[in-house]
Amino acid sequence: MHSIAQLLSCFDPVTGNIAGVPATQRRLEDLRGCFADAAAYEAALAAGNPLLYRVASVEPAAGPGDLHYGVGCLMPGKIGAEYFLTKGHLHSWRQAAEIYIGLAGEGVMLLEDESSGESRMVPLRPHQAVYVPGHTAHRTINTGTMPLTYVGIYPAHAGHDYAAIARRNFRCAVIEQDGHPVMIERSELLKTLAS
Ligand code: S6P
Ligand code: ZN
Repeated sequence: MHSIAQLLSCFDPVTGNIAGVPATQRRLEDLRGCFADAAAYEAALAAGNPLLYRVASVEPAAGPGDLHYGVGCLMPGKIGAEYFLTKGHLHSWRQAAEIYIGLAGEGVMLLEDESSGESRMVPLRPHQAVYVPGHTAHRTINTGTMPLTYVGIYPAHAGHDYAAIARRNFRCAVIEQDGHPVMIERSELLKTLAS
């Protein structure tokens, strides 16, 4: 039988910290190429190198039926008009789905079907669960003014494939327009920035 420490984790829904579990930290410098506005990115990097998010992951056994989960905490802010975001990834085992549950703050998930490129912006808030199907690139975006915390639960075999996103980024971006989050084609945003 598992020990109680293996069965139970205690997390803080506001900070996203899990007692006794180290968190991976991602700073602005780790997200080079993710934001459309390169000039705003370089200016923000020169002004500091803020922490964008932390993820504490509980990844015990890795058998075929096992589950892993992580608690993320994504800071509020923007680079140009684009809200702070996670790197985003596909699962290495493409069939692997995931469930996100909002804990605190206000954000969205950007979902992109790998084969069609079809994109959806789905709200991520406390008391809401977002189902991320397999074969779907997913990125978390903080559209609010306080840290966004959430739990993500995924098959132990899911794995992270960051390479595809690093090569081509997501097709769409989520920007603030008149005080609201709006999903637009990244190519359109780049045209606007160039004009
Ligand atoms: C893992 C799950 C999350 C993310 C976390 C950070 O499958 O989707 O725990 O790892 O939201 O995002 P990223 O894109 O940097 O891994
Ligand atoms: Zn995932």
